[in-house]
Amino acid sequence: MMELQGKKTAVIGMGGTGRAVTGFILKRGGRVTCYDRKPGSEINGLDGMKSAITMIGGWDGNALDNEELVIVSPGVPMASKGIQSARQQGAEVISEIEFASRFTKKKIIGITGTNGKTTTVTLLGQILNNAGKKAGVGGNIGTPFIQLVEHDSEYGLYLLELSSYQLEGIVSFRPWIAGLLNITDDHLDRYKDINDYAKAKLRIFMNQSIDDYAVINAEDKYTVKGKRTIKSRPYCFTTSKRTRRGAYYKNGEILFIDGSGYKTAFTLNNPVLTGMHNVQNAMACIIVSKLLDVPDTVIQETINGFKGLPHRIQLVADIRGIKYYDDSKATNVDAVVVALKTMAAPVILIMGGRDKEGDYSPLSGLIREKVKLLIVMGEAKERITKAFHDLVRITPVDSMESAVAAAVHDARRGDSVLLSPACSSFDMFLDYKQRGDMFTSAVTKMNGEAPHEGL
Ligand code: UMA
Repeated sequence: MMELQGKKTAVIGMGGTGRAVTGFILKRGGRVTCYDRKPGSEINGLDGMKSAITMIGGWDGNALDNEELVIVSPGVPMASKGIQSARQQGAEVISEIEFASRFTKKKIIGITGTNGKTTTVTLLGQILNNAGKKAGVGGNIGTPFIQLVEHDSEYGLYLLELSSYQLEGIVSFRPWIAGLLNITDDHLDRYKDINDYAKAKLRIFMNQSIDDYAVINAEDKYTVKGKRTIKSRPYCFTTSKRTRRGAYYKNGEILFIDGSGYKTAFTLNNPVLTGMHNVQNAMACIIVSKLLDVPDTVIQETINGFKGLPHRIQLVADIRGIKYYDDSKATNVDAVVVALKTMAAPVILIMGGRDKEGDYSPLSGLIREKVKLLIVMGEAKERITKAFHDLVRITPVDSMESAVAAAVHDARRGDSVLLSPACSSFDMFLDYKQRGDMFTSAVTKMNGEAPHEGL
């Protein structure tokens, strides 16, 4: 356990993570200075802590005040000048995941990847908890790890969704089972290139030893490239070939194969888990569950009963033969590829938001094949238009209401309207949840108020 009493500690970023870290340190007698680019008056949720902390609002990313320990929120770039110079002056700079891991001895399962990690962690959490494992489920999925650790005795183990941002700041964090689902273009606004981003993801394995397990996608280029450096025992999953240890897909069944060659078959008939990407997510869940000795019936029944996730290819309305899907959580190009693959044509696609400087071209084939109208919004409007203007009709809009109005105007019976932005939401919305909710409420409102003859 780490000693906090009297230690001069900085918490950078006062969102959900920073607030939880601050509360934890104060309870243990630490001294905290909190930094945020927002003015102090705009930072909420500090009630009860205000008098005990020093709040530096309007922080410009520069100098910190001689700190010994710096805990950085995931959304704040580690490369920030002030953080780097604090490190040079001898401060220990870590992420909240690293910090929290120092206060528990429970086993940790960490799942990362560009896409599918929230679905995988949610399904796996349900399987483990149905098997009575008392899994504390958190990390990038929503509840900061430190908030779970605060109630350590309630949990049997931890299951964490980990983003590349969180993994950048680990030092000794060592998951007993680490899963890497896939690596495709994302967050290229924060990383130099995809290799740099892949490096951050692969850090999930860096402190593992032969006593630990790595659950990896045998078909993912960057994962396979990084596999050589992994010291733990690999369990691979693959949809196209066989593996000696892990899971593979054959004749509609998922086969788990243990180290001695013994096989167990599982089926995947749940309609919310369609598509090859969900086969991969389910395979990762099955491998981890088997490593934890979860009974096969619990695994199968939980898969059968899984209800899916909000804002992830979620059917939110089916109005007079037109299906409306909220896929607001698709914040990168690959997630939109996955969504479009599951859609029947014709599709009216709404894209755009804060651009992540990724390459949109992997979408070209699917757009040509399935999309009859592309509606673009947000900061990425021009780049998306440039990428697809010769493939599809494009309508630019300035708000979610006008996006939905344009979609409703063009939609005919049998069409699907899909909000799948390929971008983050922060240019126009609080987060992807608010963006998805605004889509759904606009769909409801628009259809209620002005049904047109096509509906
Ligand atoms: N801030 C600064 N300077 C900066 C950037 C941010 O001061 O340069 C401040 C903001 O003003 C704000 C605070 O930092 O007050 C926000 O911190 P944060 O962005 O780390 O947000 P949290 O509320 O702590 O949420 C974070 C994750 N957010 C990000 O990684 C951007 C949440 O993941 C996560 O659920 C939460 O921690 C729990 O631990 C969200 C996310 O978008 C879902 N993740 C990305 C993704 O999935 O693609 C990585």
